[in-house]
Amino acid sequence: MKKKLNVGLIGYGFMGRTHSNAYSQVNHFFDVPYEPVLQVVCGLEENVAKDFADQWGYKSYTTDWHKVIEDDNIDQVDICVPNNMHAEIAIAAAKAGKSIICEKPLALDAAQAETMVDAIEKAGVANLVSFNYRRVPAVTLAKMLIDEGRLGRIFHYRANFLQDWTISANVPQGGMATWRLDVKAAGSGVTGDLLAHCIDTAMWHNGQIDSVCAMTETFVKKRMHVETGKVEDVGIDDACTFICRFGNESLGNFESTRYARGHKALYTFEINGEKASIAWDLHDLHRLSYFDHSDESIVRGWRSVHVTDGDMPYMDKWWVPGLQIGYEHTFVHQVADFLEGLDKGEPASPSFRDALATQYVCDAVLSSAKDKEWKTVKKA
Ligand code: SOE
Repeated sequence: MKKKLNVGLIGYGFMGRTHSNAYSQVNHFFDVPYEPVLQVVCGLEENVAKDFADQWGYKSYTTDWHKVIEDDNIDQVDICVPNNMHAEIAIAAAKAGKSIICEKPLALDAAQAETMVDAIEKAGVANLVSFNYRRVPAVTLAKMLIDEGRLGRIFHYRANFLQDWTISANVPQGGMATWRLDVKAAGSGVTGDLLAHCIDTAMWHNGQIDSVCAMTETFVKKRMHVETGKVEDVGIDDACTFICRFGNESLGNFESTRYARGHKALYTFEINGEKASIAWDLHDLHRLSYFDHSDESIVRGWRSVHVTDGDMPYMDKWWVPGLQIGYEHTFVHQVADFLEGLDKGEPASPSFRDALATQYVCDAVLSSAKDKEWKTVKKA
């Protein structure tokens, strides 16, 4: 008999759907010790919350997140609301003893993230931040190859996250669909929204980032605000590029923008080591490119590894070799690992503290761009 884990989801947008799907799917594919029960969904608009509850099988709905926290029947709180609401909800949930999964980035800035880590660690509740790309099988395989020492000493880590959806000055800021463009709701632009993914994966693969030198730009300086109806200044970074030094003395090179016409969600990374290199591309997420210098020279070249075999991360849980999986599966893997960790008392990562480390890098990047100088990154 599996133990029941009663889930309260706060936020019914894009991420609310990915997390709900993960809770619904996990027991079909993974032999985890818990069965998540979709108890309540919370969102601002009652009719949307009701429809969401009907569609995803939540037993009830509410428009007041406090009710989710106060409900003794709820074991786990899942936070999928805009970034400016993460802290208040997470701290209240921790005080109420709930386990927590929170969407990325953890907070508006590092100061706020510190208060969250403090509350979570004091309460001793299980916690995880949803940097889902770690759990693309090919990205997890890259981590395994690095940890096995196959790349040898690492010299370079470069990553990009490119989109093009905010080029038009007619795209507004604020509100349900475009809160990511409102600095009050998002905290920052591409740095917190997109580069945070790249930074999380990079530090997981390659260790601590010690110092950064960045530049940012806001190409469209004023946008209509959905809530006020007025044209207001834009406070987010539309594009951000930074170079950095890792603790292992390798060099990093990161770029993110929402102004790369033709790219919808092009997250790529390449890692160059003494013995081998690895490259990955979200648009072809089930493949890992691998170059091994020890191959015989006449057949040496970049291999395109189709990450679908049963001995590759997570893949024995899905179909048969050769049949690939996609984006939504990363959230299923995340919930599976979280539930395993909950049972064993060995928390899955990235924890709130790991996400604080990412937040420190984001803060250093933004402050470097503002002051036009190198910044040292605080350690979590
Ligand atoms: C923004 O467009 C966004 O949805 C991010 O918020 C997600 O974290 C990223 O995975 C895809 O792009």
